[in-house]
Amino acid sequence: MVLSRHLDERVWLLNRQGKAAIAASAQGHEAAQLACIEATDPSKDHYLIYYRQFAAMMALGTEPEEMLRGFLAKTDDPMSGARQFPLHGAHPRVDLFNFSNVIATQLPQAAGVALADKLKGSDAVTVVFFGDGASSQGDTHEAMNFAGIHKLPVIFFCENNRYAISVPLEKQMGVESVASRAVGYGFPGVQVDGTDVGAVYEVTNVAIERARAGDGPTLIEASVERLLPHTTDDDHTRYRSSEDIVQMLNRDPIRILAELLKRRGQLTDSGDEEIHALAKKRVNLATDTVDAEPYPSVESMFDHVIDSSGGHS
Ligand SMILES: Cc1ncc(C[n+]2csc(CCOP(=O)(O)OP(=O)(O)O)c2C)c(N)n1
Repeated sequence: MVLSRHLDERVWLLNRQGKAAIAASAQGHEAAQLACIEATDPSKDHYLIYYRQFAAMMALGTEPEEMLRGFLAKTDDPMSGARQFPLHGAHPRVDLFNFSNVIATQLPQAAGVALADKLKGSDAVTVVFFGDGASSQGDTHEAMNFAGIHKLPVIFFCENNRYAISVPLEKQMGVESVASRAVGYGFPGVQVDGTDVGAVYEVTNVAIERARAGDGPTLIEASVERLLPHTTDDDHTRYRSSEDIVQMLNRDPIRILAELLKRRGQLTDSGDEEIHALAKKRVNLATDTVDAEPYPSVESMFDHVIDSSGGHS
C-alpha cells in the first residue's frame, strides 16, 4: 500500500513537471484493491481492471518501472508501447486483459472469461473492478444478469468513492447502495468498508469460496475515498464542499491501518518511517531509471496502425 501510494504521488509530481500526460490516482483505494487481490489466487484467477487500479496492478506484479514507462510514454511501456493512455492496454506478463477507458466495458468481458472457465471445468474465479459511476451503465446490468442466470464464477468488485468525476452518487442512482442491485440478478450483494483491509479480505474470501464451489457471482461494494481529484486534469474543489474534503481525508486507508497496527503493538513509529523511506527509495530508483530511457522513435509512429484497406501501414 505504501509503495503504491509513493509511486502514485510521484506520478502526480511528474505530471506537474510536464513529464506525465495524465493520471488517475488510486490514493484512498489501496486497501480495497490489495485486500481483494490478497484473497484470490493470481496463479489461476483472472482480473479485469479499470484506470484507477494503480495498487491492484502492483499487487499483481507490475513493477514500478513498468508503471512509470506507461506514464512517461517510454518505448518499453509493456502495456501499449506508449501508444495509449497511461496504464491502458494489456499486460501479458502479469496476465492482465486489455481494458478500455470506456467505463463498464470490462464487466461483460469478465462474464465471458468466467463462462469460459466454467465450460472448461476450471475452478478459477474472475474478479472485475469498476466504480460506482460504471455501475449505472447498461453493460453492468447485462453482465450481472448473464452471470446470475449462468451462475458464473465472477466477483463484481465495485470501488464506491461516491463520485463519477463530478457527479455525486445520488445524481446517478435511485437506490441507496450499489450492493442492493444484486437482488435483481439473483446473487448476494455485500457492502464493506473499503478502508479496512481485514474486512475486505474476509468478504472477498467468502465470495471466492462461493464462486469456486459453483454457486455463482457476488457483488461486493467497497466504500472508499477518492483522496485526489478524478484525474490530474480535474479540480475537485469546484464540486466538493470543504466539509466533504476534510471528512474524506480522515478515511485514508494507509493511516487507518498504521494506527491500527500501532495500537496493537505490531508497528512502531520508526518501523512506519522505515517502510515509507524504503518505498521512497524504490520510487526514486524507478524514476531515475525510466526518466533516462528513450521515447519511441518518430519512424515508429505508424507501427501497428492498420490502414483502411485492411493492410498494415
Ligand atoms: C461510457 C463512458 N461514458 C463516460 C466516460 C467518461 N468518464 C470517464 S471516467 C468517468 C467516471 C467514472 O466514475 P466511476 O465509475 O465512479 O469511477 P471512478 O473514476 O470514480 O473510480 C466518466 C463518466 C467514459 N469513459 N465512458
